[in-house]
Amino acid sequence: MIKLYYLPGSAALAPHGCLEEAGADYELVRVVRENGRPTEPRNYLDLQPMGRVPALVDGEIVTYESAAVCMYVGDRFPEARLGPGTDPAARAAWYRWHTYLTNTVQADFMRMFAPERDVDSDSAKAEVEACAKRRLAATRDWIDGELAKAGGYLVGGTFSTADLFLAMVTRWGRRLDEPWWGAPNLGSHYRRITSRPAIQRVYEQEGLED
Ligand SMILES: N[C@@H](CCC(=O)N[C@@H](CS)C(=O)NCC(=O)O)C(=O)O
Repeated sequence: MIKLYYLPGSAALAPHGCLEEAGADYELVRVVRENGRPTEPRNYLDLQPMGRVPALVDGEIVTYESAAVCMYVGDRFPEARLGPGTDPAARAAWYRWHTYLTNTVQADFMRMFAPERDVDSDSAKAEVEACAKRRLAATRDWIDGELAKAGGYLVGGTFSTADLFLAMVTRWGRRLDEPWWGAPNLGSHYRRITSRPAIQRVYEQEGLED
């Protein structure tokens, strides 16, 4: 059985949504962290060497990085049609969105949530946080426009794992002065994704309310 290692509302949320949408047989394992280190399961660093969530174990295969896990699940369960199929243009868009959302957008959220990882002094932390917020405000507007052009779903006009990743970062964006879900297209996208029965189950399993 597949195992997904997670913490509620974390970067494991989109992979969790992918597994539930796929109808996969999987077990959720909550990671326990103390003083910034995972303590349970005890071998967690063997699965995810940075000690972060998510990690996914599928038989002999161990993988991590939330965007990679989403694409892995999309390819692993082709019958669930969570990926782009074989069309090269759709695959290109699928790779592009996952990569952009993780290496640019998610990275800015991490700077906003934990500026102390980048700099030491309080004034530098405030500056890193403010810069990240400024970039995320511009990113919000740009993605909102892209969603309108794309017809409401990121890849090929239909639901895919990329939409689950976007909904995850939209939720993180509730902490900004102008919440991401306040933008018209991002808001309707978030509601469309989170009203899916599989995603409602995911929110219930993780104990999330918004
Ligand atoms: N790029 C990684 C980031 C994972 C990550 O930073 N996860 C956070 C939760 S959202 C975490 O485990 N934080 C604990 C820590 O960094 O010590 C991914 O997307 O999987």
